[in-house]
Amino acid sequence: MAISTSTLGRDAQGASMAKAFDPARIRAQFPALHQEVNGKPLIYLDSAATSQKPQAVLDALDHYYEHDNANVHRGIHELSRRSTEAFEGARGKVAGWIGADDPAEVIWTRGTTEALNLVASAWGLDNVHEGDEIVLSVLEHHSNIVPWQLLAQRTGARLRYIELDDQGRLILDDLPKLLTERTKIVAISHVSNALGTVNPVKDIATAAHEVDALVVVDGAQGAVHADVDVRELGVDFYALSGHKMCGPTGCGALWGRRDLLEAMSPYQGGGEMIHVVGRDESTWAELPHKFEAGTPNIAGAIGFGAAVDYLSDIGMDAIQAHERQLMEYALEQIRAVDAVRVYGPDSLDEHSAVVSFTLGDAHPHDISTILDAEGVAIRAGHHCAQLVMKHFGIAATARASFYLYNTKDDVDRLIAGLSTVGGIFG
Ligand code: C6P
Repeated sequence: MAISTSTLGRDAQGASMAKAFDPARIRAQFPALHQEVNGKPLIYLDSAATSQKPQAVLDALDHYYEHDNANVHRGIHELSRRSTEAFEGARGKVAGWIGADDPAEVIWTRGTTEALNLVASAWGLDNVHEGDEIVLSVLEHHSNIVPWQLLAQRTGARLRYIELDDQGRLILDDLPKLLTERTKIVAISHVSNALGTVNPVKDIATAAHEVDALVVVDGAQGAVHADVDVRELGVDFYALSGHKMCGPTGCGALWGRRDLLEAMSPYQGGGEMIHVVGRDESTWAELPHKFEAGTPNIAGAIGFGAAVDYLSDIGMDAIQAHERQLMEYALEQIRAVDAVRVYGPDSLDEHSAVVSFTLGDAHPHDISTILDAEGVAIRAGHHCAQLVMKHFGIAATARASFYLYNTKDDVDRLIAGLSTVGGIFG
């Protein structure tokens, strides 16, 4: 993925362990990729929705359920000890993945959506008041819009938006006008799922902090393809989803600055998040448990940790280099198809591993249906980014998204499928 070095930080897990990158070897490690769909070998180009899972992650899940299954932090018995150790070990891996100093700053959530809702509710309801302002962008996924709308409706705060240019990039020249002493939060995506735009989060964070606003980053598509260092980015909260980076569904994380998390009210009440429960009130457990009411997604967290190990072992430098080559080829090939319009930044430095496009008058759902008949899986629709679609005056796009297991042959199969679409609609 072409996230420029200015938006990034360190090598994954310290020194990169990049080996010679062999796409065929990588591909062989993903069982779901080895099947036929509609009589054709599957080409999976929908990783921005959810990635496929390597055998190492599947094995970690099996191992947990076959050997260690027990609730965490509760039982004083061997299985509970093992389960707790693996669960907390995974928290440390995810903390390392995003450059966090302290695993206690990492809260397990169901995914990015829940992480963003957690901040909007637990920080927002205590700190945002009538007349305050929340700055978002038109590029955001609904998960980074709707929680702030709910907060604004509950508090009387006002939402303000960074607009987009004709390549789907943020118009940052407007930032000085948008950021005022009333701005409490700037909530921004690291990478757009709809267009692939990579946002200069570090620059935005610097500007936001000048007016004492907090910076909340939707990292659902950011921590997936590149090394992320939350300290280097200078942000206050970072949300991510394990399932987009080779982990299981239903487990993500929120990283937050310790001082902020400590001052926040709990998000949900229940077991494990308390210190002492009285009849009328209770006191809270230490971080991170204060935000983890109830039995967590133990297997999900362990699988997420295994995904971090898997990607770290390959090396994010190698993965990024592979994805950049693939994107260069894919953009060149797709742009050459008759009647195709590609949405998103022209420069690969600002464009992650997503190609969003329309083809003449063909509805993106029809494009996807025809490609599916050829065994090629893409996503079509508004991609939970209706403001982006509105900006371009369209209802939907077709989206091909790439990951470490994709190859140039996959791009060729996509292009062949698009010529079938062109033949039908041309
Ligand atoms: N985007 C896509 O096909 P969850 O569902 O909580 O794991 O992630 C939500 C989310 C938030 N922000 C961004 C930028 C995202 O891309 C997503 C998920 C998927 O693009 C499903 S809509």
